[in-house]
Amino acid sequence: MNFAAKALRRAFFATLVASAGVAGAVQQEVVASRLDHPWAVAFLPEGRFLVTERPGRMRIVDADGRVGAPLVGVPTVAARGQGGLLDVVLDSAFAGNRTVYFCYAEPGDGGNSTALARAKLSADATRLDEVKVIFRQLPKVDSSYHFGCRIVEAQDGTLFLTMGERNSRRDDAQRLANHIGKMVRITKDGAVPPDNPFVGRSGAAPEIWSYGHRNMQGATLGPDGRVWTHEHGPQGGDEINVPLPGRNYGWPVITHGEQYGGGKMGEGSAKAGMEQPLHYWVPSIAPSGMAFLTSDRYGADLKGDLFVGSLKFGYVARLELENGKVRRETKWAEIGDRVRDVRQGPDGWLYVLTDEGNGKLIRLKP
Ligand SMILES: [Ca+2]
Repeated sequence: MNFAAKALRRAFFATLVASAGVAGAVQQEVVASRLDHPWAVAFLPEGRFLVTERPGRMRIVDADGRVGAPLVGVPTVAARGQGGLLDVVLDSAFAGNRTVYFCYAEPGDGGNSTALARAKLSADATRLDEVKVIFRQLPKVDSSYHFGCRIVEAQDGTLFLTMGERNSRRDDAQRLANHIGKMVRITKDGAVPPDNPFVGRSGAAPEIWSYGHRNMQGATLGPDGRVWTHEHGPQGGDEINVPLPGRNYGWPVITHGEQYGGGKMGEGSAKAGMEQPLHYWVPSIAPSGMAFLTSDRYGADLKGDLFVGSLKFGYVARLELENGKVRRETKWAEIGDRVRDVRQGPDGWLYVLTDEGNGKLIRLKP
């Protein structure tokens, strides 16, 4: 986007903020820049950051913002379109086991698909050791769209992975024999937890937790202990869900969006046996990244709120919740570039990544 367009958008946003009566702008501290389409950030000990870059590199950013050389050991990724090296998270016991999980577009017979790998970060933090793919989405499809690819470790130590429907295979999101348009739950070794909802059902992939999803690029563990997700709708109809085991989230049969260019999509917005989203956006904001604010850094008013990045409009949305529902949504921080990831650091600050050729890691302060 050129400077004039950015200035226009900033002016537009300033008007919105003024009309909403929001007091005080959010300060942006650029921690690091010149990252190549960064997709995810995880927080290492001693104030360092582990960042993925979509073309297939993982780097460490020092507390002072110095960007390190690419780590050795990242597998080959299908870096085309929306594909590449995507999410990364630390094991909850990282301090003792140096284990990380990451997901990416894995090339293979038939095209590519989302794969989840486990590895150990070497003691000198220069390479990934013992890299092992513990889950891969099947089938692989010749597509450069809709990989999903957010990882969450649940309180019981199982891993959730979100996956898209590859755009060209949307009807497969309603079929249980594949991993297209699904969220799966596996153990840290890639095994199927015996209490998964479709274990023992003939013709169903036992890793599936929930289905009928389009493209989920945000997932986080809520303070309620459940996994919260969001996903892109078609034209309109981006959603927040808290997927329950075995439930059908409707895509492509129901949506609050419409066909690109206009026109009804599927069977409308509701159907028996299909879940309604907890919240939806019309028009779409193209959400990516999400985090609950649990720290006291921003004052009592913001604590407990949910923050979601917008790729399309370049801001961070704040969603205030009440009894598990979204009571109010506001544009909280105007970033100006595509917001790819939103996380709370161990220092209690919120951080974002911008998905640009000169991508930035930014710390947000009130
Ligand atoms: Ca839905």
